[in-house]
Amino acid sequence: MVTGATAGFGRAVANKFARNGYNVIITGRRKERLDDVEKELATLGVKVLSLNFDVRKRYEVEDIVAGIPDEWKNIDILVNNAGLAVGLEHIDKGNVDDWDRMVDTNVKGLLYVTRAVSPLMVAREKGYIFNIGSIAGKAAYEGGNVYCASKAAVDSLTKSMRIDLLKNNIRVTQIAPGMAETEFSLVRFKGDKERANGVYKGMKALTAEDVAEVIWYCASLPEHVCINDLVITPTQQADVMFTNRKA
Ligand code: NDP
Ligand code: 8X3
Repeated sequence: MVTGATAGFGRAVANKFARNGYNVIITGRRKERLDDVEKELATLGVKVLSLNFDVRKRYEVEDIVAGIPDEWKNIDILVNNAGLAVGLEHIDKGNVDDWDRMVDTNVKGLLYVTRAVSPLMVAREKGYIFNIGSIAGKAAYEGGNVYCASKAAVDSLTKSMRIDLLKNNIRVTQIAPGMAETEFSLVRFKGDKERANGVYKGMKALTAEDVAEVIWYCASLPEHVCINDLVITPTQQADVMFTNRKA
Protein backbone atom coordinates (compact mmCIF):
# COMPACT_ATOMS: atom_id res chain seq x y z
CA MET A 1 0.00 0.00 0.00
CA VAL A 2 1.47 3.28 -1.13
CA THR A 3 0.00 6.62 -0.10
CA GLY A 4 0.39 9.42 -2.62
CA ALA A 5 0.88 7.12 -5.61
CA THR A 6 -0.42 9.58 -8.20
CA ALA A 7 3.00 11.22 -8.71
CA GLY A 8 6.67 11.23 -7.80
CA PHE A 9 8.10 8.68 -5.38
CA GLY A 10 4.76 7.00 -4.66
CA ARG A 11 4.03 6.34 -8.30
CA ALA A 12 7.55 5.00 -8.89
CA VAL A 13 7.36 2.77 -5.80
CA ALA A 14 4.01 1.32 -6.88
CA ASN A 15 5.51 0.66 -10.29
CA LYS A 16 8.67 -0.94 -8.92
CA PHE A 17 6.77 -3.32 -6.65
CA ALA A 18 4.20 -4.15 -9.33
CA ARG A 19 7.00 -4.99 -11.76
CA ASN A 20 8.25 -7.40 -9.14
CA GLY A 21 4.91 -9.14 -8.83
CA TYR A 22 3.33 -7.36 -5.86
CA ASN A 23 -0.37 -6.57 -5.90
CA VAL A 24 -0.60 -2.90 -4.98
CA ILE A 25 -2.99 -0.58 -3.20
CA ILE A 26 -2.53 2.94 -4.51
CA THR A 27 -3.94 6.08 -2.93
CA GLY A 28 -4.17 9.78 -3.71
CA ARG A 29 -6.58 12.66 -4.01
CA ARG A 30 -6.49 13.15 -7.79
CA LYS A 31 -8.95 10.57 -9.10
CA GLU A 32 -7.98 10.87 -12.79
CA ARG A 33 -4.31 10.39 -11.97
CA LEU A 34 -5.16 7.44 -9.79
CA ASP A 35 -7.10 5.90 -12.69
CA ASP A 36 -4.11 6.42 -15.01
CA VAL A 37 -1.71 4.79 -12.54
CA GLU A 38 -4.16 1.93 -12.01
CA LYS A 39 -4.30 1.29 -15.77
CA GLU A 40 -0.53 1.46 -16.09
CA LEU A 41 0.01 -1.02 -13.25
CA ALA A 42 -2.70 -3.38 -14.43
CA THR A 43 -0.72 -3.91 -17.66
CA LEU A 44 2.01 -5.45 -15.49
CA GLY A 45 -0.27 -8.37 -14.66
CA VAL A 46 -0.79 -7.62 -10.98
CA LYS A 47 -3.96 -6.70 -9.11
CA VAL A 48 -4.47 -3.07 -8.24
CA LEU A 49 -6.82 -1.50 -5.71
CA SER A 50 -7.11 2.27 -5.89
CA LEU A 51 -8.38 4.22 -2.94
CA ASN A 52 -9.24 7.84 -3.55
CA PHE A 53 -8.88 9.78 -0.31
CA ASP A 54 -7.15 12.65 1.39
CA VAL A 55 -4.86 11.48 4.21
CA ARG A 56 -5.81 14.59 6.19
CA LYS A 57 -9.40 13.39 6.60
CA ARG A 58 -9.27 11.23 9.68
CA TYR A 59 -12.72 9.63 9.42
CA GLU A 60 -12.36 9.06 5.68
CA VAL A 61 -9.04 7.28 6.27
CA GLU A 62 -10.60 5.12 9.00
CA ASP A 63 -13.69 4.23 6.91
CA ILE A 64 -11.79 3.55 3.71
CA VAL A 65 -9.18 1.33 5.35
CA ALA A 66 -11.90 -0.51 7.33
CA GLY A 67 -13.74 -1.08 4.05
CA ILE A 68 -10.80 -2.64 2.20
CA PRO A 69 -12.00 -5.98 0.83
CA ASP A 70 -10.81 -8.94 2.91
CA GLU A 71 -8.58 -10.32 0.17
CA TRP A 72 -6.62 -7.04 0.30
CA LYS A 73 -6.28 -6.81 4.06
CA ASN A 74 -2.99 -8.74 4.24
CA ILE A 75 -0.94 -5.63 3.68
CA ASP A 76 2.73 -6.65 3.67
CA ILE A 77 4.20 -3.22 3.15
CA LEU A 78 2.88 0.27 3.87
CA VAL A 79 4.73 3.19 2.32
CA ASN A 80 3.74 6.39 4.12
CA ASN A 81 4.74 8.68 1.29
CA ALA A 82 1.93 11.25 0.80
CA GLY A 83 3.35 14.60 1.75
CA LEU A 84 4.31 18.05 0.62
CA ALA A 85 6.07 21.31 1.28
CA VAL A 86 4.21 24.56 0.72
CA GLY A 87 6.03 27.89 0.63
CA LEU A 88 9.47 28.95 1.79
CA GLU A 89 8.66 32.09 3.78
CA HIS A 90 10.45 33.14 6.92
CA ILE A 91 8.64 32.29 10.14
CA ASP A 92 7.37 35.87 10.66
CA LYS A 93 5.81 35.96 7.19
CA GLY A 94 4.61 32.37 6.92
CA ASN A 95 1.18 31.54 5.57
CA VAL A 96 -0.64 29.76 8.38
CA ASP A 97 -2.86 27.85 5.92
CA ASP A 98 0.30 26.46 4.31
CA TRP A 99 1.57 25.43 7.73
CA ASP A 100 -1.69 23.63 8.44
CA ARG A 101 -1.47 21.77 5.12
CA MET A 102 2.04 20.54 5.89
CA VAL A 103 1.38 19.48 9.47
CA ASP A 104 -1.99 17.95 8.59
CA THR A 105 -0.56 15.96 5.68
CA ASN A 106 3.00 15.09 6.67
CA VAL A 107 2.38 14.39 10.34
CA LYS A 108 -1.30 13.85 11.06
CA GLY A 109 -2.03 12.13 7.74
CA LEU A 110 0.84 9.72 8.28
CA LEU A 111 -0.49 9.00 11.76
CA TYR A 112 -4.08 8.43 10.60
CA VAL A 113 -2.97 5.97 7.92
CA THR A 114 -0.60 4.19 10.29
CA ARG A 115 -3.26 3.94 12.99
CA ALA A 116 -5.67 2.38 10.50
CA VAL A 117 -3.24 -0.02 8.80
CA SER A 118 -0.83 -1.11 11.55
CA PRO A 119 -3.41 -3.22 13.47
CA LEU A 120 -3.79 -5.36 10.34
CA MET A 121 -0.06 -6.02 10.48
CA VAL A 122 -0.05 -6.56 14.23
CA ALA A 123 -2.81 -9.17 13.84
CA ARG A 124 -0.57 -11.09 11.44
CA GLU A 125 2.65 -10.45 13.38
CA LYS A 126 4.14 -9.43 10.06
CA GLY A 127 4.67 -6.26 8.09
CA TYR A 128 6.93 -3.49 6.95
CA ILE A 129 6.32 0.24 7.24
CA PHE A 130 8.32 2.82 5.33
CA ASN A 131 8.02 6.46 6.35
CA ILE A 132 9.24 9.00 3.82
CA GLY A 133 11.06 11.63 5.82
CA SER A 134 13.62 14.00 4.36
CA ILE A 135 17.03 15.47 4.90
CA ALA A 136 14.87 18.45 5.91
CA GLY A 137 13.96 16.46 9.01
CA LYS A 138 17.63 16.08 9.91
CA ALA A 139 18.64 19.74 9.66
CA ALA A 140 16.84 23.05 9.28
CA TYR A 141 17.27 25.49 6.40
CA GLU A 142 16.13 29.04 5.76
CA GLY A 143 12.39 29.17 5.15
CA GLY A 144 12.12 25.42 5.77
CA ASN A 145 10.70 25.96 9.27
CA VAL A 146 7.39 24.09 9.30
CA TYR A 147 8.30 21.63 6.54
CA CYS A 148 11.54 20.78 8.38
CA ALA A 149 9.63 20.41 11.65
CA SER A 150 7.05 18.13 10.02
CA LYS A 151 9.82 15.89 8.70
CA ALA A 152 11.64 15.95 12.06
CA ALA A 153 8.37 14.62 13.46
CA VAL A 154 8.46 11.82 10.88
CA ASP A 155 12.03 11.06 11.98
CA SER A 156 10.94 10.83 15.61
CA LEU A 157 7.74 8.89 14.89
CA THR A 158 9.69 6.34 12.87
CA LYS A 159 11.86 5.61 15.90
CA SER A 160 8.85 5.31 18.23
CA MET A 161 6.96 3.13 15.78
CA ARG A 162 9.89 0.74 15.53
CA ILE A 163 9.94 0.42 19.33
CA ASP A 164 6.15 0.04 19.67
CA LEU A 165 5.95 -2.58 16.93
CA LEU A 166 9.09 -4.45 17.92
CA LYS A 167 7.27 -7.30 19.61
CA ASN A 168 5.02 -7.68 16.59
CA ASN A 169 7.82 -8.47 14.16
CA ILE A 170 7.17 -5.34 12.10
CA ARG A 171 10.02 -3.56 10.39
CA VAL A 172 9.95 0.25 10.31
CA THR A 173 12.32 2.23 8.11
CA GLN A 174 12.70 5.92 7.47
CA ILE A 175 13.82 6.91 3.99
CA ALA A 176 15.20 10.45 4.09
CA PRO A 177 15.90 11.75 0.58
CA GLY A 178 17.57 14.97 -0.42
CA MET A 179 16.83 16.82 -3.63
CA ALA A 180 14.66 14.79 -5.98
CA GLU A 181 13.01 16.09 -9.14
CA THR A 182 9.30 15.28 -8.89
CA GLU A 183 6.25 17.54 -8.60
CA PHE A 184 7.51 18.47 -5.13
CA SER A 185 8.81 21.96 -6.00
CA LEU A 186 5.89 22.74 -8.30
CA VAL A 187 3.61 22.06 -5.34
CA ARG A 188 5.86 24.00 -2.95
CA PHE A 189 5.79 27.06 -5.23
CA LYS A 190 2.09 26.71 -6.03
CA GLY A 191 2.49 25.99 -9.75
CA ASP A 192 5.32 28.45 -10.46
CA LYS A 193 7.28 26.32 -12.98
CA GLU A 194 10.20 28.70 -13.35
CA ARG A 195 10.83 28.81 -9.62
CA ALA A 196 10.38 25.05 -9.35
CA ASN A 197 12.83 24.36 -12.17
CA GLY A 198 15.34 26.72 -10.52
CA VAL A 199 15.62 24.34 -7.56
CA TYR A 200 17.24 21.70 -9.78
CA LYS A 201 19.35 24.06 -11.93
CA GLY A 202 22.84 22.67 -12.47
CA MET A 203 21.99 19.56 -10.46
CA LYS A 204 21.60 15.96 -11.43
CA ALA A 205 18.90 15.47 -8.82
CA LEU A 206 17.60 12.14 -7.58
CA THR A 207 14.73 10.70 -9.59
CA ALA A 208 11.62 9.10 -8.18
CA GLU A 209 12.93 5.83 -9.60
CA ASP A 210 16.16 6.17 -7.58
CA VAL A 211 14.14 6.42 -4.39
CA ALA A 212 11.90 3.51 -5.42
CA GLU A 213 15.02 1.43 -6.06
CA VAL A 214 16.27 2.11 -2.52
CA ILE A 215 12.91 1.20 -0.98
CA TRP A 216 12.87 -1.97 -3.04
CA TYR A 217 16.38 -2.78 -1.81
CA CYS A 218 15.33 -2.43 1.85
CA ALA A 219 12.21 -4.53 1.30
CA SER A 220 14.23 -7.23 -0.50
CA LEU A 221 16.56 -7.84 2.42
CA PRO A 222 15.99 -10.95 4.53
CA GLU A 223 13.19 -10.55 7.08
CA HIS A 224 15.59 -10.43 10.02
CA VAL A 225 17.30 -7.32 8.60
CA CYS A 226 15.79 -3.88 9.22
CA ILE A 227 17.37 -0.74 7.84
CA ASN A 228 16.42 1.87 10.45
CA ASP A 229 17.17 5.08 8.63
CA LEU A 230 18.47 5.75 5.18
CA VAL A 231 19.59 9.19 3.99
CA ILE A 232 20.02 9.56 0.23
CA THR A 233 21.23 12.64 -1.59
CA PRO A 234 22.31 13.27 -5.16
CA THR A 235 26.11 13.10 -5.45
CA GLN A 236 26.03 16.88 -6.01
CA GLN A 237 24.40 17.46 -2.62
CA ALA A 238 26.11 16.94 0.76
CA ASP A 239 23.23 18.07 2.99
CA VAL A 240 20.50 20.73 3.12
CA MET A 241 23.07 23.56 2.84
CA PHE A 242 25.75 22.35 0.47
CA THR A 243 25.31 21.62 -3.23
CA ASN A 244 27.81 21.52 -6.07
CA ARG A 245 25.85 23.04 -8.96
CA LYS A 246 27.33 22.88 -12.45
CA ALA A 247 27.02 25.88 -14.76
P1 NDP B 1 5.03 14.76 -5.49
O1 NDP B 1 4.38 16.09 -5.36
O2 NDP B 1 5.55 14.37 -6.84
O3 NDP B 1 4.03 13.61 -4.98
C1 NDP B 1 3.34 13.77 -3.77
C2 NDP B 1 2.27 12.71 -3.65
O4 NDP B 1 1.61 12.89 -2.39
C3 NDP B 1 1.21 12.83 -4.72
O5 NDP B 1 0.86 11.54 -5.18
C4 NDP B 1 0.04 13.46 -4.00
O6 NDP B 1 -1.18 12.97 -4.54
C5 NDP B 1 0.22 12.91 -2.59
N1 NDP B 1 -0.45 13.74 -1.59
C6 NDP B 1 -0.15 14.99 -1.21
N2 NDP B 1 -1.02 15.43 -0.30
C7 NDP B 1 -1.90 14.41 -0.09
C8 NDP B 1 -3.04 14.25 0.72
N3 NDP B 1 -3.47 15.21 1.54
N4 NDP B 1 -3.72 13.08 0.70
C9 NDP B 1 -3.30 12.09 -0.12
N5 NDP B 1 -2.23 12.18 -0.92
C10 NDP B 1 -1.55 13.33 -0.91
O7 NDP B 1 6.21 14.75 -4.42
P2 NDP B 1 7.32 13.66 -4.04
O8 NDP B 1 7.07 12.38 -4.69
O9 NDP B 1 8.63 14.31 -4.20
O10 NDP B 1 7.04 13.57 -2.48
C11 NDP B 1 6.69 12.37 -1.82
C12 NDP B 1 7.18 12.44 -0.39
O11 NDP B 1 8.60 12.57 -0.38
C13 NDP B 1 6.65 13.62 0.41
O12 NDP B 1 6.39 13.19 1.72
C14 NDP B 1 7.82 14.61 0.40
O13 NDP B 1 7.79 15.46 1.51
C15 NDP B 1 8.99 13.65 0.46
N6 NDP B 1 10.27 14.15 -0.01
C16 NDP B 1 10.43 14.69 -1.24
C17 NDP B 1 11.70 15.11 -1.66
C18 NDP B 1 11.93 15.77 -2.97
O14 NDP B 1 12.93 16.50 -3.11
N7 NDP B 1 11.10 15.56 -3.98
C19 NDP B 1 12.86 14.91 -0.81
C20 NDP B 1 12.57 14.34 0.49
C21 NDP B 1 11.33 13.95 0.84
P3 NDP B 1 -2.50 13.84 -4.80
O15 NDP B 1 -2.07 15.25 -5.08
O16 NDP B 1 -3.16 13.15 -5.97
O17 NDP B 1 -3.27 13.68 -3.54
C1 8X3 C 1 12.65 17.75 0.27
C2 8X3 C 1 14.10 18.07 0.30
O1 8X3 C 1 15.82 19.82 0.93
O2 8X3 C 1 13.93 20.53 -0.43
O3 8X3 C 1 12.26 17.14 1.46
O4 8X3 C 1 13.64 20.06 1.88
S1 8X3 C 1 14.36 19.70 0.69
